[in-house]
Amino acid sequence: MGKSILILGACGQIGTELTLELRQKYGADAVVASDIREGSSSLMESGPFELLDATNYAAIEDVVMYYEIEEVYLMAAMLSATSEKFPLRAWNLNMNSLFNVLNLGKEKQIDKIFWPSSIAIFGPNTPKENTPQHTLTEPSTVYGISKLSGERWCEYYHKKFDVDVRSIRYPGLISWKTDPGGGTTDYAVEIFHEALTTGKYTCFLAADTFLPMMFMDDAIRATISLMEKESNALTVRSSYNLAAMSFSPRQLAQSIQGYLPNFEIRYEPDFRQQIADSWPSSIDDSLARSDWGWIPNYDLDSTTKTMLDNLKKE
Ligand code: AKB
Repeated sequence: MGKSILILGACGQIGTELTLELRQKYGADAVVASDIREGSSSLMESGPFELLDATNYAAIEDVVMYYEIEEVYLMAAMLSATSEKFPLRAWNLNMNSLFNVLNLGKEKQIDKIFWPSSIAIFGPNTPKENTPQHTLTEPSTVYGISKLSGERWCEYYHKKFDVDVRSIRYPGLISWKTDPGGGTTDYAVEIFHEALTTGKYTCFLAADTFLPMMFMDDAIRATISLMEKESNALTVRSSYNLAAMSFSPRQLAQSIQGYLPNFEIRYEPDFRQQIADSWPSSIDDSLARSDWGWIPNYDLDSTTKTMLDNLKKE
């Protein structure tokens, strides 16, 4: 029997594309998608699906045993903006789901785990430009605190119990197949939908707020190549810095205007501005490059073009 994979949170922004790509790569039946709700028809119709709450250990264990799961990708999480509104719910979801999979690893019920961290683990005292892998973190958001704690637990379970857990600190992710929900970088997806439907967008971040960003195809490729790398090549068991590009809302709007000259943008920063201001502007990902050969394919212009082309077709 080949590889058997379970995705928790498969219907979200990353989970959807990750599931589809893993099914392409390893075969539809090898990848069990799961979430607390059903997802897009392409996801639901392309392979097995289980309704599953990532905070319920016994339910996950049943699915792991039934399908003889070897690898788990835990993609269920509450993102930064929503987490500020529901701090305890965010902590419970983000931490309990992680403990569930780490403990399955500790009990040797699964061989390998992927867990997403974020640039949100950094805070206002972190060096903002070219933020190093190892540096002062001190996150000031609920989400960032949960992700940084999660990173410490991943490293602990790896060192103490030999759990093969791997992780990436994702930047803001831009995708057209599934929308993000509740993040601070979501503006960089909303803007494309509005540009094509109304020709206007009111941005909730200020014009010159620079944040690290990445096109989804790059993020999925990075995730799968990290998971395929031999274990002893990996020097980071907390979470790897990962980068592709860094831009501001003004630069993204200008890039869109290159294709849609009449597109208009206004700026009305809200509570998410403070979150964005506490995060890095750009990231140093040299360890991801040297340890597992990471190189991004998409820059701002190719991201804009691909987003507009695909959303137009939709
Ligand atoms: C968010 O904005 O909360 C996420 C992230 C950067 O982790 N996209």
